[in-house]
Amino acid sequence: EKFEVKALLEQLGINEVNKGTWTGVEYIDLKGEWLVSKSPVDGKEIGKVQVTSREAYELVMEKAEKAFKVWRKVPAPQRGEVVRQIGIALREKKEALGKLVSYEMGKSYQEGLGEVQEMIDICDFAVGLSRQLYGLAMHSERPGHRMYEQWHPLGIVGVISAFNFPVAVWSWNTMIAWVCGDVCVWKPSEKTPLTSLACQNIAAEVFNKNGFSEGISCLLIGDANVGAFLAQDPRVALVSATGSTRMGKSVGEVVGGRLGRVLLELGGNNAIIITENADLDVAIRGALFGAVGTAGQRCTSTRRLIIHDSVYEEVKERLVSAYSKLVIGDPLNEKNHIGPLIDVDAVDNYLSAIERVKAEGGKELVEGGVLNGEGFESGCYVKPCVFEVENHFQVVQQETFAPILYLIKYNELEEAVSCQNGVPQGLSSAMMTMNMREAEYFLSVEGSDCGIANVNIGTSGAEIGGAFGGEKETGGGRESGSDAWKAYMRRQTNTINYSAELPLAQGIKFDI
Ligand code: UN1
Repeated sequence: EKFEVKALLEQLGINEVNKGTWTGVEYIDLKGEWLVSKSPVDGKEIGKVQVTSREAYELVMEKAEKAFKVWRKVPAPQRGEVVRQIGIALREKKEALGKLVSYEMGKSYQEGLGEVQEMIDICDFAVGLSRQLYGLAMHSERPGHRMYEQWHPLGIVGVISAFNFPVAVWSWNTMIAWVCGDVCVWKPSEKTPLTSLACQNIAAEVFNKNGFSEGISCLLIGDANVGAFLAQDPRVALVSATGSTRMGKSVGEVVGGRLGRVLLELGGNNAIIITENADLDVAIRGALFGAVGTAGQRCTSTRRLIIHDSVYEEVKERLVSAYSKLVIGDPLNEKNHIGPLIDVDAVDNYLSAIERVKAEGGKELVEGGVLNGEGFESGCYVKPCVFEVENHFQVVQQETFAPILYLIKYNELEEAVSCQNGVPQGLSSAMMTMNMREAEYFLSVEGSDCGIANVNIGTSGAEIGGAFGGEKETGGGRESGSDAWKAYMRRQTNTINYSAELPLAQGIKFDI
């Protein structure tokens, strides 16, 4: 059937011309510039959204502050009930939202659906969590005393998200923050404003239906200037930001300057070590999806393969042959494996990285390049490519958000691990091996220095149940599952004296 953009937008409650500043189901109607959303799939304009002005931002913050005073008092399991309903609404809109993600961002429809599934999963997780925001009870050293800790909501949480996961990353933050009793103000990527409007509609409608005021789910539209409103604002207790290391350093500095809290989810430079004991069928499949899935635009994308000398030639041949079977084209057509990059700037970065690999002495194994002609009119479709390199090349040390894969040879296991760790970033990592000693070494304190370390799986595609994030220039934040919720709450330690005495801690005597 033919893909109808207008009907799709309608299903998600969006128009071709949209207000950009929302406090829930209501918008702030002030003048602002316009942001145009263009699809990398066909280069066509999808719609326009108004940019949030400083004045509009102030009005949003007033509502958010007011809403927090109410929302924080709603019992956590009741907050979970609202999130449960958002999960149901997302299930109903899964196909439509997945399609818009695919069309506005350029990832395959399958991956668009997968992204919405991550949102549904995190809703379920958050609902369970809403009855498990546990603190500990301690034994006091003093007689007649009781000690315990409790977790209170933080306040206003600012969420800055990237184009590559335009909807899932918002949900990792907001669903958890909402059950924790926070209110959220979201600044999505200026490259994917329409998917954010769709999410805003879905969540706001549920809050509204449940009788909650405006201000719990807010949306701002704009670029880094609008993100800076959140970073600078002492009313924003936590800024959770996903994107480039450059963006993260600037947000981290500004928020740190006012001693606010940050949760940073920045670049990766993820490697798979393929040992002599790897199951090569699994290794090739894992490496391939890791490197070319989402056109190499995941922070968890596989950028480097560190391959044992003894299997190097075989891996190389099988990889080159697998690359030759990749089909590039319209991501909404399920026959295609790879869609476009997000925009022509991304294509420029890809081309300049290829130039730099060559200049530094990299050997081209699978040729890159931009596709043109029928179906590629947007100018955003590029060929996934493979180079033989050395880890110290400057370009290899950086994250290029494109399908460029680097192959590196090793002999000793220690050498492979130090190569894998030998980059400024520390997000995801993997080892392909059937050997228990190798695998355990890789996962040990001497092994991977990343926030994510997998065995016999690629570097991307983490499940929501784990804490997601990484070390070093990746920023140190953890989102999503496990106890990542603690970042969205403040811990209070309480000591209660139920005796008629007043013994001091540490046995200190103070008598009069
Ligand atoms: C990102 O690229 O910012 O682990 C997030 C993965 C996805 C999330 C990636 N679940 O690849």
